[in-house]
Amino acid sequence: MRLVLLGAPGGGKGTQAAQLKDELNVPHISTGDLLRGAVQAGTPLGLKAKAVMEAGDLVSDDLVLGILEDRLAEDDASNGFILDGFPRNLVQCEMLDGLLTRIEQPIDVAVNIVVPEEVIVERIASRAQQEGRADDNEETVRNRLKVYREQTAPVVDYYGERDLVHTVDGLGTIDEVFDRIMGALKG
Ligand code: B4P
Repeated sequence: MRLVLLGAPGGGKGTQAAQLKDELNVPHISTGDLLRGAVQAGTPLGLKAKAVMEAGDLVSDDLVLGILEDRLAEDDASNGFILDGFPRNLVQCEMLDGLLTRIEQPIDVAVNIVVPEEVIVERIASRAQQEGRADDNEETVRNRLKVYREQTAPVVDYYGERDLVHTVDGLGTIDEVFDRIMGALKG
């Protein structure tokens, strides 16, 4: 299965993908994780991405597409994948369509996890305490949510127009949300 997970930052995409990958037996490909890995390794891409991510802005489309293309070329992605954090704007939607058409792996389904902003701010504050991620401070979270509203929310309509989107309530326990997603995928 080729699945795109949509939803605001902190809405539970990464959390759900970690369980979905075992259930669906496909890799979880998070552009946020790939970028954080590049930052940590100090690669040229990581050096470019670091300040942008710390401000909560989007890294340039070409850079992100490049790391995604490399990741999708790995063997484990040949039978499907869960995309988390990509596409993040309409340009990335078009880029992804082009790439997936080229490698003959079109998206099967998109799941949009919906969580109110005040809950997101609480969740990210709690992750900040546990993990200390550089972009989890309150000011950056507000900007990430603004970027989401302005640039990423239209991605839901992009897949909606193709009739590929299931909308899932992201409130409740992690297992409850997981069960809702599996119910939507099976239904
Ligand atoms: P991401 O890594 O994608 O960060 P995120 O949107 O915050 O989602 P994440 O998956 O980490 O969190 P989750 O919702 O699971 O992006 C970081 C940055 O990278 C971006 O700001 C941007 O700069 C850059 N970037 C990434 N992709 C890009 C792209 N395509 N183009 C350009 N730039 C890009 O979880 C959040 C918290 O909620 C966790 O602590 C979790 O434990 C908790 N939680 C989850 N589900 C819960 C539940 N049901 N109940 C209670 N808590 C829950």
